[in-house]
Amino acid sequence: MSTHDLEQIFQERIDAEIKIEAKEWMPDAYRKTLIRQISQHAHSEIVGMLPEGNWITRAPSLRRKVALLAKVQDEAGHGLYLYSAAETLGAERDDLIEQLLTGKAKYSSIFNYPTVSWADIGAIGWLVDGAAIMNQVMLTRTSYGPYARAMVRICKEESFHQRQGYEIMLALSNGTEAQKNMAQDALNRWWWPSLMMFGPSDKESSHTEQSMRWKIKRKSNDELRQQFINQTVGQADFLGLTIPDPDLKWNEATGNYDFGAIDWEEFWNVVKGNGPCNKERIRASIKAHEDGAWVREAALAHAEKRSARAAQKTQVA
Ligand code: BYC
Repeated sequence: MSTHDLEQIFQERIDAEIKIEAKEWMPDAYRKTLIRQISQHAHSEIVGMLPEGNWITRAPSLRRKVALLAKVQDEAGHGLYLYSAAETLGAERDDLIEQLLTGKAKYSSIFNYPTVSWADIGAIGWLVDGAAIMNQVMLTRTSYGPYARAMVRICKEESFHQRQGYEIMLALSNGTEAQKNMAQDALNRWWWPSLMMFGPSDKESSHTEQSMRWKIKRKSNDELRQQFINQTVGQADFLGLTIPDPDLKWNEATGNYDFGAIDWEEFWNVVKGNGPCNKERIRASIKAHEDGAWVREAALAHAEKRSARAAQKTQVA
């Protein structure tokens, strides 16, 4: 069969909502797009542990500490499912990690901002996990089977993360004047970077059109961003906090909130490695990788011992 015929059958299966599985034929560009997106997603989960991990030792109560610890551990788990999903496409985990540590790989822009107060932990859960869920619910229906299945559990866990963040914001907003100010300050700093998480506008997005044809993405960056804003405005009202956008206004005709201009220069600057914490995040990731070398060595030694014993048993039998 010619490549053209194979591509046609492939697209027909996508159009018929049949999931593509690891060992099936797929166009090279589909495989590459998935490895790119899934590995960037995995790196985001792993680097995403850093800004929140920063507050584990300073959580204001045992209950808050337990919830934050569980959340950060969940993010590690998400990273591992996603690296495994990328491996089903032929990527090597060691290569992916090397790309992250050498600064070649992208990860979400949002994790290059600092967490300066406890309210930032609330804002991250509410806004960052809220935006992540908006994006990832559509990915439970993505066309590549292993990625779609990994997303189901990830979304359930992200939903708990969003609630724990919103609950922190609720407690602070109903607290003292200083606590309310802290919550407002966190919203002021995280609002715009959260909107940037959805990626460049549809006009500027290089991959959206093809990814939607392949049903890797089911909604565009702008659609998801709008959906997120529409959902979050009411939540901010309930907290008694003000979204830092003077142009935010309900539009009766479109049934959406209109919003102000996003600073795309800031976004691209962060993506290129020049955000407030890019260098710090890479440094911390390298240190964590180096500190974990003994665990990898021990695991490998154990695996080698097991396979040697299994080989010995087969010989005896
Ligand atoms: N940051 O054509 P586009 C989480 C890049 S949540 C950095 O629209 P695509 C978590 C993009 O990679 C966060 N780079 O691309 C939550 C591309 O560059 P390359 C992670 C970005 O892929 C809480 C270029 O810009 N979520 O993990 O069609 C706690 C053009 O963009 C960003 C996911 O990764 C950005 N924000 O759409 C802990 C979800 N946006 O590759 C953890 C899965 C765009 O050509 N990913 N770029 O060099 C996706 O859904 C899509 O990849 C995106 C971008 C919507 C993010």
